[in-house]
Amino acid sequence: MPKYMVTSALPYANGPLHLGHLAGAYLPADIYARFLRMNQQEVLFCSGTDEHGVPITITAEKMGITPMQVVDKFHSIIAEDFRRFGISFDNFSRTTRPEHMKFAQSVFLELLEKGHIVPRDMKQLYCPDCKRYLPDRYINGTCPKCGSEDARGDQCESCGTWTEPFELVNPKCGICGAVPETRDTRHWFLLLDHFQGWLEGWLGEQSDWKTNVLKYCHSWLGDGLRERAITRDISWGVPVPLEEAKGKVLYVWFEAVLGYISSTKEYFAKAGKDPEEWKKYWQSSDARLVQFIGKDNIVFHCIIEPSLLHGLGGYTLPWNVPANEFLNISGEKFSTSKGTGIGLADYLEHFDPDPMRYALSVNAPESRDSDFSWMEYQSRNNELADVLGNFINRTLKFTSSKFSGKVPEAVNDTVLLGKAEETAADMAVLINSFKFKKAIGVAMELAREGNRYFDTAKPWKSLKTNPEECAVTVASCLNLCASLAVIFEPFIPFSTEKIRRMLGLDKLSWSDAGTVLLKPDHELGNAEILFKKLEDGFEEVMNKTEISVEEEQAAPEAPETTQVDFEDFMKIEFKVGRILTVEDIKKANKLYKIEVDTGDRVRTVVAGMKKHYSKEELQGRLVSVVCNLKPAKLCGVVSHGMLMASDGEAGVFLIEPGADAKPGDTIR
Ligand code: B3M
Ligand code: ZN
Repeated sequence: MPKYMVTSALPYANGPLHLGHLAGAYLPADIYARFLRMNQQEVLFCSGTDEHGVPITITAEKMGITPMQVVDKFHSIIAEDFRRFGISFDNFSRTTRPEHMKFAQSVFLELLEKGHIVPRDMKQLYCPDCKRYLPDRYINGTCPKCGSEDARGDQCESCGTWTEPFELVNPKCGICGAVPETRDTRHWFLLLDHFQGWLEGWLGEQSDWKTNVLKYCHSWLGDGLRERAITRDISWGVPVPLEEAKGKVLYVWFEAVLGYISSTKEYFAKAGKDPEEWKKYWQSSDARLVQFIGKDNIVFHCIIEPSLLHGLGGYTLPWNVPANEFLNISGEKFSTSKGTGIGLADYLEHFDPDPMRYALSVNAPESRDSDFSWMEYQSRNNELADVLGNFINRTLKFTSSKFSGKVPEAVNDTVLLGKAEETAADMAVLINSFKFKKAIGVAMELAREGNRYFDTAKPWKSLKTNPEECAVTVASCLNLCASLAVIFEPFIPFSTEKIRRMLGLDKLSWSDAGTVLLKPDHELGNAEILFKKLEDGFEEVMNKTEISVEEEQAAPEAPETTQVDFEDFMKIEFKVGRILTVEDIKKANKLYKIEVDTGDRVRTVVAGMKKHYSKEELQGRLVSVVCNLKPAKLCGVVSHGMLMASDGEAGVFLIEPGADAKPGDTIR
């Protein structure tokens, strides 16, 4: 039997994660791992936080704390969010663990010895103002491949290309914006060209991989692989284990991909098992390494990591890399720093994990980018309640009131249970080929079938006219409930645990679907609420916390007030406006939809003024407006600005320009 090593990309420990992360690499991996476990496969699911790299240093500098404090803080936050979302890692490690650092150093030395790594004297970009070398994210510029202005010194945010600082068009210091100068330095290079031929052959055999992944790899190979610097002139990272490389560290991606192996090693060490057992997964021909990532990480997992492992020799290579596309929100990339993200913790503050797990599975960005919206979430949540929740609920209620909470004596309907068995088999094929989105659709179809069955059989009638038939209906529906608890488990594990408790069942296996799990006289457990329906405007509770994600990112633990450059301050477009109309927003009890004339145009602004001003009081008033805030959707209305107001013990008061000011006047 093969052993499955399931991994999820190691998230950077430099900020809380959002729904985009969850949908990309963590939820699908968890669904897959849970499914394998239910099939009695030997599976290990490992990940951890990526705690080195320039993003972490930058965050530390912004927050005024050490990089170690940054990663300590965010490792715990991220691990806790995953736990609460039910991401069932067997181990969630950290790349700052000394064991990982030592392992990465040993890999570097081995590849050096084998001639796959060589030193080169080279030029490096250096910022004369900041007095530091500018690797990776310390440098911004235009992408040489796609032309996006969002490229960094190591990767283009837009097209995912691995860039070198020198290749960027118009490079600028990422900290101060100065034009960098070049300096001589020495770095160690991974000779990727050594692996070109081998990779072409190996990737050529992976015809069952997702087409988006293969396309990406072939375009890389088509461009020809070149040697890449894998050391950096910075202080935060795994030190290069050579006397002559003092002060240099390994490039974060070189060591991060090795983090999967060190996480596995940590698992065995912690579990008190034979520490050499990690080899059963990582140095074995019957191990299947399945790596879940977002599309921006494809090159590192399909080109770099296999090259390192092949260069070392004897290591398990990826069996599949089912990379996902991105989950967007209102057509834009999720980004907590830009305030367009929905943080995992913020979501969990108000809602249960399962409805989101379900919504993200149905709407998974498997083959193209998908878009998250609260409206879609609401309809998925309500679908859970109306279809699955309703079937379980009506079946159990009926059993409890008419059969005193016990399974009636009857022969089960084999047609109905046959459908459950078929559904489980169809889903297995889909899940085994990483089509989770289709699989969950098939599962919900079976729950719909349950409701149809109940409606057609009308047990409330047959109870009087044909009690034997009624018993068959109830027993069959109860066993269908049990089957649903099986097939939904990888997707919504908290809810299926409740269903099992209500049915009085223990852990179930995939092969239990379609079988008679509940025998006559079996006593059911107590009823529990499975899903709550959501009314329109429910997402209003999130508005407050969306801001808190921003605050968490921007200024956590910084005791003094942040200082803003005059230049930055001048970027804000403050104008005098006059309120034209004020309307209520359906289901929003704090917000008004306000039309404001700001000279150049009439803009719609959503403002939390309902508790402080009546509509009449606002109508015609002069107000101070921030005009160039990024548009944001609040309770279904897109807001194009913000009204300035003071907020204190005495209340909230709009900041009013002098009576002679005109709409469109600038405020400074
Ligand atoms: N930390 C990048 C990311 O979060 C990176 C993944 C590492 S996987 C070895 O996109
Ligand atoms: Zn600089």
